[in-house]
This record gives sequence, C-alpha cells and structure tokens, in this order.
Amino acid sequence: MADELWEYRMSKFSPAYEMLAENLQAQGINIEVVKAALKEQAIETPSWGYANSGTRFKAFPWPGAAVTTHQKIDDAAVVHKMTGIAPSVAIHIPWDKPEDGDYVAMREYAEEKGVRIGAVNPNVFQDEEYRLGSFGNPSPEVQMRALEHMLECCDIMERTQSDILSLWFADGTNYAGQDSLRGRKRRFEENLRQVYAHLPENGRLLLEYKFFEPAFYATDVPDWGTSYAFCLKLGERAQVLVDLGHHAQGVNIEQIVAFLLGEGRLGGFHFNNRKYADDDLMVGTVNPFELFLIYCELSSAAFGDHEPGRSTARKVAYMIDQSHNIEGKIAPMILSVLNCQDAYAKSLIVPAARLAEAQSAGEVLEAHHILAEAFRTDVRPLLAQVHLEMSVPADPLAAYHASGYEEQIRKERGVSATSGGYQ
Ligand code: RM4
Ligand code: MN
Ligand code: MN
Repeated sequence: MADELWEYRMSKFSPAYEMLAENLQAQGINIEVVKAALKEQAIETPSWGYANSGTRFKAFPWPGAAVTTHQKIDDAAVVHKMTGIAPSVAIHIPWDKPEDGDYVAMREYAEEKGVRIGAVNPNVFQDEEYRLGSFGNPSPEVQMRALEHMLECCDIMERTQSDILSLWFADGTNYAGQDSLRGRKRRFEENLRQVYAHLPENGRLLLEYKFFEPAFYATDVPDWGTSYAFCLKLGERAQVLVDLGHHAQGVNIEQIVAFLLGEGRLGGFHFNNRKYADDDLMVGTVNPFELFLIYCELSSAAFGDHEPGRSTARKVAYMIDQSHNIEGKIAPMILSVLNCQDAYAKSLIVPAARLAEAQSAGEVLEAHHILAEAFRTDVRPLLAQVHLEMSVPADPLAAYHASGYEEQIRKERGVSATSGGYQ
C-alpha cells in the first residue's frame, strides 16, 4: 500500500482507536492480546453461498453468481483478500464434484488463489432414493448408498487435505407410525460408526442437528443432546455442530455452547441468523446480542484455564451456512464475516476478572451491566486498526464495491438459469 494512503488512513482512524485503546487499557484489557486474537480469527465460507439459491418458492438468479467450483473458490478468495480472516472454503459433494474427478487439482487451485479447502459436506438428501431418508431409511440398500457416499467423502478429505467431515441429515418421518423410531436410531448409530471408522487419521466428524424440516413429525438428529449422545458413542473425534438456525424459538444457544465446550464436544458452527425458522439470513443481522453472547462463551473458554473447554474452544471450526437470495453473494458474505469479527472483538473486551468478581459476589445487576457495556462498545476503530495492521482494507465492504470485481464477474459469467432451491 502506498505510504501516503497508509498515513491518510492512520490519521483517519488513529484518534478514535487511541481513545478506545486507552479506555480498554484502563479497564485492565491488554489491547495487543485482543488484536493478536482478532488477527488469528478464521471464518470458513461455504461454496454454496456463492451460487444461486432460493426459497421453496423461487430462486432469483443473481448476475455473476458462481456456477463452477472454480468460480466459487475465486469468490471465496476475494472474501479472504478483503477481510484477511476467511482462509478456507467448505465444499458440498456432489455440488462441488469436479468434472474430471480431480480433487487434488481442486485443492491446488484453491491454494493458488490463497485459500484452502475446508469442511467436506456430504449430500445425502437430494437423490430420488432418499425419499424416506438416508442412514435412517428402512431399506438397507439405500443406507448402503448413503454410506458409500460418506466413505467417498472421507477419501475426498484425504485428497483435499480437509480435516472435517460435516454431516447434516434430512432424515426423519412425517407421520406417527411411519417408521420405527428406535429402529431409525439403531440404523443411524450403526452407519455413523462405519463413517467414523473411515475418517482420515486427524479428521473430525461434526454432527449437525435440526429439530424440524424437511421431516416434521420427527427428525432423526433433532437436537444437540441427540447429536452429543451419538458423538459420545462414536469417539473423541466426533463433535457436535451448532447451526444457529436449527433451534426452536427462545432456546438459549449460548448455554448449549457452554455445555458442549465444558464436555469437549463442541466441534463447530454454522453461522447464520433466523427470525422464525431455518431462515439462513446473514449472521448477526437479526440478533447481534445473541451472537455476542455465543462468542463470550467461546472467548472465555479459549482464554480461561479450564480444560477441556480451553483446548476445545481453540479448535472450534467457524463456518458460515447461509442462503443469500436477494442481497447478492460476495458482499453479504463479506458483511457476515465482519459481523463475526465485530462480535468476537466485543467478547474479547469483556473485563473477565471484574465480571468474575461481580458474579461470585452475587452482584446480579453489576455482572449483567459489565457484559452489556462490552456489547455496547463501538469497536469499529479497533477493527479498522486491525485491518490496517493485517494489510487488508480498513473498510472491506467499501473496498469490495470499489474493486470492480462485481462488474467483472457480471460481464464474464452473466446470469445463469435457476430452477428451484439450491443449485
Ligand atoms: C440444512 C443444514 C445443512 C445445509 C443444508 C443445505 O438446513 O443447515 O448444513 O447443508 O441445509
Ligand atoms: Mn447448516
Ligand atoms: Mn440449516
């Protein structure tokens, strides 16, 4: 970056940053530690978030939306270039199956672009055969088909050097009596066991839960407790994945996070935001306070002394799982990453010692106030400073809009036809 530009930006942000830094230091917060943590933050973006997607009713095509996996990787690389904290991209198989089947080449392409392949997401919900489910299906042949796909995904992990197999199942039943609930549980257990046995050496299996949709009477992995119980049986490298859109109204997600951290079984997140159901809106847009509280659990575990919470928090895979239907593709992904950065920053400036003191003294109001004050702090000058120190644009969203990338892909890729929901 040209020196004058650097100086101009420093002069623009410095006074606000200096004030904030001083204020935080006075509260006993080491700003250098906070900045170092922010620089290490990593949020994985999903390949499918760059392609056209829609609701059950309509998928509106977005000009320039990615179609090929190379294009999705290109877009993920742009998000990383702008933010500096989105170094990997999750893939969905078969949506991202390379035409020539060459996954090593896919990995190399990503590396060339400056990102790596993250979680591998098997898809066992879109083939005709899966009408009655995959692992829970009463037919042994269909279960086998799903298992074979999972094992193929374990192999893809090896070839892409991914260390996460991320599982979500559309399995369940719509009507009482449709199938045996205990039978389905047994089938799940047995098939998951086989997948676990085939994981690459350092690979982790993350198991997502969802309390409804597309099954409405019973889903086979309905909640974190079920996922946790399956993981316990599988082994240490099986952990729960929390998708923020997969809970009933009013559920205290930060408490789930706290429990799973304490048990060493929180594996990862699918970040998004919801108002009613699995809305897949941009993370931090509906309820930023909830996101902050979730990050507070993660930060206090990661920087605390308790094991296994501390090491578990440090290995959590932060992934975005969103569906951008009317707001563009790359810009909302940048904003989502920034929303996570904002929440993380606020969680890092909670004065932990003062909070612990208030908590143990039973000072209810004071404890709440300390937390709320951190949430209310305007951390934008701090984030701008971190961006400058990381040599990424101080304002990544504005820089993206000014970069000309959107115009370029619109011209090059045009508008691709859409059919239904996910493409
Ligand atoms: C599910 C779940 C999965 C995602 C699918 C498409 O609701 O969140 O993670 O891969 O949608
Ligand atoms: Mn998800
Ligand atoms: Mn979902």
